[in-house]
Amino acid sequence: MKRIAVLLSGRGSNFEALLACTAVGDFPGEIVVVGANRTDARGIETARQAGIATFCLAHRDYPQREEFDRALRETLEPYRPDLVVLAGFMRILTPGFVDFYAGRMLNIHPSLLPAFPGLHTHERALAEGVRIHGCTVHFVTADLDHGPIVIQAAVPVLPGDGVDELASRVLRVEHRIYPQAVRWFCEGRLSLNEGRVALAPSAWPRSAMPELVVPQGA
Ligand code: NHR
Ligand code: GAR
Repeated sequence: MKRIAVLLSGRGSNFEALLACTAVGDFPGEIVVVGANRTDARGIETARQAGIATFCLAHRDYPQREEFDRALRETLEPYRPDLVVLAGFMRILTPGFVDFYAGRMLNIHPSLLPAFPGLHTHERALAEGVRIHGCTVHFVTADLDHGPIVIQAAVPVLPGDGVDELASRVLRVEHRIYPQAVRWFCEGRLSLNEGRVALAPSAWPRSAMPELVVPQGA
C-alpha cells in the first residue's frame, strides 16, 4: 500500500475524486495527509470530515519561498509519503523541494501541455480560439509545468463557451484521469526514461482482473 500526501489550495474536487477511488475495493494506495498553503481551503474541511490528517501552512508567514518549502517538507516527512499529489496547489515550488520528491510528485494542470503552462489556462485557450482543450497529469520538475507527461484528456471547446463552461468540462475529465495516474503510480507501473514516462503492462491478465470476476450466484 503506497502512502499518498495531497497538497491543495482551494475547493479540492480533485482530492475528493481521488478519495472516492482510494476508498473502494483494491486501490493500492491510501491518502495519509492533506495539506494546504491557506487556512481557508475548502479541501481541508473535506479531509477532516473524512478523518484524514490535515495541516495548513500559510505561505504568507514565510518571507522566503525556500523557508516555506522547508517547512512544508518538514511537515510532510513524518507521514512518510511515497507520493505527493498536487491537486489545485497554487504555489510554485523551489528546486530544493522538487528535487527531494523527484519521481514521486505529480501535478494536474488544466491544459493540454505544452500549450498554456502557468495560470488562467481556460481564458487563454478561449482567447486563442483553440477547438480542443483539456488537462495533463505530469511529474513535477523544477521547470514549471514542463515535467514528464503521464496522461492527458481532451475536451471540445464549444460555441458559446465561457470560462466557467469550459473549466467545468475540463474538470470532469480531470476527475477521471488523476485517479488513473495515481493508481498506475501506486501499482509501480510508471517509470521515467530520459524524461519520458513509460507505463508497464498490468501484472494481472485481463481475464483475472478483480472487476471482471463474476461472483458466485450473480
Ligand atoms: N512547482 C514546480 N517547481 N514545478 C511545477 O511544475 C509546479 C510547481 C508548483 C505548482 C501547479 C501549476 C499548475 O498546474 C504547480 C506546478 C501555481 C503557479 C503560480 O504562478 C503556476 C503553476 C502552477 C501553480 N503561482 C503563483 C506563485 O507565485 C501564485 C498564484 C496564486 O497564489 O494564485 O507561486 O498550473
Ligand atoms: C483544477 O482545475 C486544477 O487543474 C487547477 O485548479 C483546479 C483545482 O480544482 N490547477 C491549477 O490551476 C494549478 N495551478 P480543485 O481544487 O477542485 O481540485
